Amino acid sequence: MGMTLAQKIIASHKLDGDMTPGTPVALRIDQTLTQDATGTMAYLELEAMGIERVKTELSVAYVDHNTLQSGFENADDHRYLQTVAAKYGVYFSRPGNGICHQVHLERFGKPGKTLIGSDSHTPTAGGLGMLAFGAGGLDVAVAMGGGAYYIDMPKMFKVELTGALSPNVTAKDVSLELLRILSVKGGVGAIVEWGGEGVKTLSVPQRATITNMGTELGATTSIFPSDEVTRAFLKAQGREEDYIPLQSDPDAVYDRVISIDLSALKPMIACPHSPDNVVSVDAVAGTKVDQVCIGSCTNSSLQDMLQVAAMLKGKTVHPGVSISVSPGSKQVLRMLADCGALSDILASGARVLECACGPCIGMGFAPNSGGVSLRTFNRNFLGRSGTKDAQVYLVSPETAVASALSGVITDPTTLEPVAALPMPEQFTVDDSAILPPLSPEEAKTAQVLRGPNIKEFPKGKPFADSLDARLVLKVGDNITTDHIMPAGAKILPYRSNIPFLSQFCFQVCDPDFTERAKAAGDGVIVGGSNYGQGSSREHAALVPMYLGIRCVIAKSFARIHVANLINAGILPLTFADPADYDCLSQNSQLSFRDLKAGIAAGVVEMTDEATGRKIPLHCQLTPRQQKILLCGGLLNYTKEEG
Ligand code: MIC
Ligand code: SF4
Repeated sequence: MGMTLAQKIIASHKLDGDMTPGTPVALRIDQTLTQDATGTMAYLELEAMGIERVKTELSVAYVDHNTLQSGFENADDHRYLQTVAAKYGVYFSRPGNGICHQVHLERFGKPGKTLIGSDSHTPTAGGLGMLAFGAGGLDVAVAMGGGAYYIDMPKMFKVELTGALSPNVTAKDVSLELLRILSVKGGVGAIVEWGGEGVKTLSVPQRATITNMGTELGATTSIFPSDEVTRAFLKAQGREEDYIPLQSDPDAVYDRVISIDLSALKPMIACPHSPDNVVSVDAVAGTKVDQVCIGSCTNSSLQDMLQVAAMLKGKTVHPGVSISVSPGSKQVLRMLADCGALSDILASGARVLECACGPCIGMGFAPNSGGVSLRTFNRNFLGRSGTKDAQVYLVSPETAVASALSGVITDPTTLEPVAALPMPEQFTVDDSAILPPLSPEEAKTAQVLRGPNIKEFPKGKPFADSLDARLVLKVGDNITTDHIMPAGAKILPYRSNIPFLSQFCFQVCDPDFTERAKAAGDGVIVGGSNYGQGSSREHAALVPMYLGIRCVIAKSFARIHVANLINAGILPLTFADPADYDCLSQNSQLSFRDLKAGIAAGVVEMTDEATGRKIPLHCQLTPRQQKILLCGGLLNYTKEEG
């Protein structure tokens, strides 16, 4: 039987396991990336592991999230990251050089290789035919140290593309259409492979928009074949030697095939507050718009920006709309400047921001109260923009510009298409903001500089055989990591300060959570389905661990978050009977007996002390995960295993 593209890369990187869907496989990781908001933790963990130098083919530390520097905290963290990277053999991409996923695509991604990154949108590199996963910082630290990365062998989905996009219909609309079809849970446990004749019509940046947003489906990752389009992109980046052709076998078998006719697609829009709340733009056309933000790792390529510039050229944005444009990288910004397109963007009244995540992670540009904000980003979770009552919609750059010009949500296919400037034969390559690491000799004496914002890593507690704990929070379906551990300008600078962060845990859902959890001692959280969707931030596990949370019981979990819970030593349990969810109420006292035997057997029994009711809970953990949990998390485990 033939293999899918992802199966081929898994087979060539498999260190352990047998590729049966749902069973664990250990993968050799060729490349890693970190960003600053998750990177400080990852490198503290790497240091704690006592490894001298990274063992990957390539590891890169990017600074792109925390660039406001409203106090000393960010600057100190950047200096820590720069010095720790230099010492441990990691390339350092300086603040201003661009968003990690955009820069990695331009300068480092390679077809056929594996990549893990401490950011959930690491699958962006799948646009180049790379098998790339988002992971928690600890998993990235382990991979930097030469350890395997464990995934549950995914099912294989295929999206078969036919036709070609009409003018002003874009790759973003393809992503939104798939989210409409599958929902934010539809990709859980699956790799999404893109194929069919329509693939040839999409450039690498367009493919990367699509693999980027595969994260919002809950997919393990997404990947495109590597073909002549890939070769042309790598050649234009001056690295044609990184090209290899890669595709699935003609007789590869998929668990599910979805067809999308690009020619029939219309501009789509995700309405508040979920990326799968998708309708066609014409269905909400005419809604007044207050703000438009263009950029993020989803839509900040040169191709996107040239299109934006061409549509804005000679026009002025509507006086009622505030508009930001953040190019994805220094390469993009320089090329926009050199060809004059930047001037067209500036002349239109747009505010050009630095090459960073910016408004996407709530670092500035929070909308006005109750404001309608159209964003070319990938997430519109409640409160993420920095304004809790804002109405955030996700759109393509074309829809964003059409709406910024008219002041109301506008279907861009109702406008005359403008001819964008062609893609260059050669990108401007300038890697001067990517600092190579020190030589092993120089590294021996190099100092790692730490600021006072770096606080001690919280220690997980080993499990005893019984546990008595209070149900400190009960929440519903689709809880995101932005609910659990918000980001944004006020909080993000404290990503290496877990005690400080703990004040903000679950603040959008329940402002009293932190105090209640602290008072309870050992605590339990109960959630609905897809608990922990969204980001890879391990802070959404470390902070609850710090606040005494020992178990999270949910109907189902998102992939990266459940791995982070285990790494933090928090026991993830699922209801054997989802109806038991309804019987539990906040503040109940819960008890667990014979925990160790239960964990080994995969079924733990919990008693609700208020009613005496016994509730069976599943815990599907590999033997390695069981050991990690019992000793109170991956760091303790790594130390114990030596
Ligand atoms: C995000 O988009 O939510 C982030 C910020 O990039 C996160 C990582 C983080 O929380 O630092 C992600 O997607 O993993
Ligand atoms: Fe940055 Fe936003 Fe992309 Fe996350 S989704 S990496 S915050 S641009």
